[in-house]
Amino acid sequence: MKLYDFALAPNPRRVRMFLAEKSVEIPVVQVNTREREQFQASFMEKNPLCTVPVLELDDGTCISESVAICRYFEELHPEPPLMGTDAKDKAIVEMWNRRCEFNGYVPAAEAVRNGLPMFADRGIAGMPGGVPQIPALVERGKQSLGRFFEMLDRQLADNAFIAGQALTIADITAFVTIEFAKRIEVALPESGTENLVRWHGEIAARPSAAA
Ligand SMILES: N[C@@H](CCC(=O)N[C@@H](CS)C(=O)NCC(=O)O)C(=O)O
Repeated sequence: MKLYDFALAPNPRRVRMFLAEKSVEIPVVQVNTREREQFQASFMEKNPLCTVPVLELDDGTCISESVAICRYFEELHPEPPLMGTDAKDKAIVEMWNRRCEFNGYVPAAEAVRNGLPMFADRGIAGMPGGVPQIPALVERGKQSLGRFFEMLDRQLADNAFIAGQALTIADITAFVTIEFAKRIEVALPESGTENLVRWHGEIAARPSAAA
């Protein structure tokens, strides 16, 4: 099995952090998306959406989508559980992970892709070109991120981690999103998010944060 990764990209980082928390090591192949390697025909066969990460199994099966890859490893290596423990807990973890993706990661990605010169004419991930940037999405993304930070801060007032009292995939998605948002100069607010700042410091200090 091998993981098609790109060290500078946020979605593969989610998978790397997940694997690090489970102490699982697998071979990694770098696909440099800045050099457009995701558009090579051999990679497109593995993932027609031309995005990383992709997990290739020994039988040739290719799994893309970060959460799907994490799900595979959760089933293979259940300890420590990072996607919930029973029916209720699993649903709560999924709820928070989806909130972190749709209300945090997606607006951050829209702001990054529509704001940074390196994505000029490549406003959508995995599309080789001809997708003009929409500058208005930068401000809208930043607005959504403000609301996202407030939501997380409220949740973390009574919880050690985002989905409760244990680290889960939702913490990984939120942490990677916050780090990614720095690329468009969005930082955690200086006041009013003390719980989020506390949590962020704790996640940043975990060895997996270096993955
Ligand atoms: N929903 C996918 C998103 C994957 C994605 O957008 N990957 C980005 C890197 S973070 C990519 O490969 N971009 C290719 C490009 O910029 O063309 C997932 O969760 O894995």
